[in-house]
Amino acid sequence: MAEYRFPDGFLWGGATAANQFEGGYDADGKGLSVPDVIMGGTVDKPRFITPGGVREGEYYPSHEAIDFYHHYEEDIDLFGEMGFKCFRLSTQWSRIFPNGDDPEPCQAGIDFYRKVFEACKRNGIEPLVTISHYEFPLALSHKYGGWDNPKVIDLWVRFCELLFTEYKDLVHYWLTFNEINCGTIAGMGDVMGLGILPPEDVAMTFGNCDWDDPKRRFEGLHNQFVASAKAVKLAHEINPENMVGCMIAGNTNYPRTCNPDDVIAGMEADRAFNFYCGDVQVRGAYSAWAPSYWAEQGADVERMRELAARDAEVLKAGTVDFYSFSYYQSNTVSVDPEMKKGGGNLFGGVPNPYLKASDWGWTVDPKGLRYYLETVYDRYQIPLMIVENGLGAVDERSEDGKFHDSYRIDYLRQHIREMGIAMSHGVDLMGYTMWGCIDLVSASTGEMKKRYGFIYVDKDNDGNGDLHREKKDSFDWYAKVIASNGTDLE
Ligand code: BGP
Repeated sequence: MAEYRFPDGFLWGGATAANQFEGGYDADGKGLSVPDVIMGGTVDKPRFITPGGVREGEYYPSHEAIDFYHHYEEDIDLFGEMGFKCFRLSTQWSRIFPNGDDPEPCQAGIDFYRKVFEACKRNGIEPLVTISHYEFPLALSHKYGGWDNPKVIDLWVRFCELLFTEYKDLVHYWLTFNEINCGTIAGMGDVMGLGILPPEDVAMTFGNCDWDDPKRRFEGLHNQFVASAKAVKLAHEINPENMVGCMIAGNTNYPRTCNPDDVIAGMEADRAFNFYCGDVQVRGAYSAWAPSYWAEQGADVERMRELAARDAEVLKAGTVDFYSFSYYQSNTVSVDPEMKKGGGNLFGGVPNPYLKASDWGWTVDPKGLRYYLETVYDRYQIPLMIVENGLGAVDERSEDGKFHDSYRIDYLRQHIREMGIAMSHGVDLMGYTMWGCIDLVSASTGEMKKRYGFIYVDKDNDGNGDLHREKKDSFDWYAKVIASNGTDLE
């Protein structure tokens, strides 16, 4: 292995999302957003949604979450103590435009994010802002349907313009849509990614579901590409120092065997999940294979061709400055129906006999991160940033009263080593923000029990707890990693 060192200015830090940690769901004029009507679940019980609105007597984890809304100073000071160079958080459209299309923005929402960014600056932390992280004003879904309605594009770009202008001196790193490629997946993708609401009382499945309409979903994704491209252009016009990235849910796909059919299935999984969105956002155009993918997915191919041609210039003019992604697991692909019976991980693949999975069934694969980094860098040749990576686990308090999360340290250490190897092979990596640097609500299950943080938050799945914060062992370990700029991982 070649020697590696992390470059000066490497953006070490942590990542969060508003609907999973902010709370204050109706504070100071904020409107409801789609995640505010999604209930909690567990690893075995899916989350349910009540699209008509909040139902009395039900528990919605986003409403209070970990109440960053009232704890932001304390939390950001703790990040500062760990030496964070960067903190990834997201803005809620419904905090600034409660209904998404209000004539005037909500001043309290603008002030809140200003105070948060100022607290970051006081701690020497660069904010990295995801403009939309699985969030969409509920009123807009009711009125317009979701991202499949092109009227949403300009409303969202107006929200972006406000952010770029208001926080011109405070924020220079932006991501347009979190895990935009999850919009290629029925169910969760419709709701969380695109604001398209299902019928009442539907479980939040990840994959096939009978109410999904792929025509709407692919058109919705196209509208997001257009909106993202317009936002990138605008961000550069408002402040040439702005750096805007795409954000892809990264997932390394391995063929289960060397059967050419498995290898081709692996290639197709990569295209569909990893490259479909990245190609448009980085290269500014759909890939040659996109029409065959649309046909296979049940999208309206002629309509998609028309849209791609109509918006070609906009997409070309708004390519991203860097490519960011989340990475938790790899996926193993097989065409053998017997293999498939063994059950897979989140992305529906088959078990990989060489790897273990987390308690939530996510295959742990540090080398898969190196594979992903090197593959994607070869393809796009622009700076990369890992904006989510981490281990969701049950943390138990030990007899000495502390949280000894050595399993989390091991997971992170192994992934950081692989980042180093990829960098020694020439990958230009800008930074690393560990997911859920402070315990927060899980997106897929709505639980608090699935903890990722360096910082423990006293709250359980049912909302009990006094919300106090405590350092876990990983807190001091990560502080040392940052202080040594990645050289001391022990
Ligand atoms: C990503 C999302 C995050 C986050 C993370 C972990 O897909 O961008 O919002 O939640 O996954 O997933 P979970 O919370 O389900 O463990």
